[in-house]
Amino acid sequence: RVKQGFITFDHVSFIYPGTTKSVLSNVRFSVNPGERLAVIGSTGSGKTSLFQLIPRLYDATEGEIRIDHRPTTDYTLDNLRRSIGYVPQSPLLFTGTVAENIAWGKEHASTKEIIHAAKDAQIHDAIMELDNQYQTKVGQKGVNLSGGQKQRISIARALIRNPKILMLDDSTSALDLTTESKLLHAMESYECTTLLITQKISTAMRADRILLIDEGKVLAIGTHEELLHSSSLYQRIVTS
Ligand code: DUT
Ligand code: MG
Repeated sequence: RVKQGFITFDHVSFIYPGTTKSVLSNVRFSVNPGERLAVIGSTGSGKTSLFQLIPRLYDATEGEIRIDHRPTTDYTLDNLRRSIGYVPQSPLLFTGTVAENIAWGKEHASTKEIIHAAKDAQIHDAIMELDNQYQTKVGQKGVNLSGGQKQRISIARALIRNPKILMLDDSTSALDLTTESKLLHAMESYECTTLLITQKISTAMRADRILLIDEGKVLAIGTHEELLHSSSLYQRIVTS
């Protein structure tokens, strides 16, 4: 099958509704189908905002975002969001079982698919240690899970839908290096275009390319080697 998930940001600027500050300015870059792009930049630089524009949680103030050469505004919201697995920075679980939370958004998910996604998301073992395993109630009225466990349930929820585009907003920050490594390896079998925001250079280096943003502007995009040569800010981040 032809790989899908080509993403283009075409001169995108963004101001949150009701505010005046430009959060993203003239952002342009493309991500190839099946490519893994790491997004790095200091806190408040606009990484999450950039992510939110892709499934149209907000609309760009100026410019256009295209997926597979079609403006995102041409898709129905339902179709657009169905093709994107978005793991937010602070994922929410709803009141229900672990299994229901993983299957959310995918109709008729089988137990086998749920377990498969949980294993890939490196959360299966932790689920098996809960009192009622996959039937354990979570969310506001359920057991307390750690931030990292919620993130991984949210990753499983994204993976089970076999998305064209997978987006992880700092989703591996709570993981130890070995678990993170296993997760990134498992994700490779999904053949989706992957965008991952990360604070860790070691994680960013595992991507095909790195996008460096600063104060809402794209400072550089390229491989680790390319950025080392082209961006003084990147050099500073790497050596700090
Ligand atoms: N901002 C708003 N309204 C919002 C969210 C963010 O005005 O609802 C501002 C705060 C900041 C800028 O947008 O000045 C970019 O925020 P964003 O959350 O995109 O930054 P980040 O790069 O994701 O920061 P962090 O690494 O802390 O997650
Ligand atoms: Mg953020």
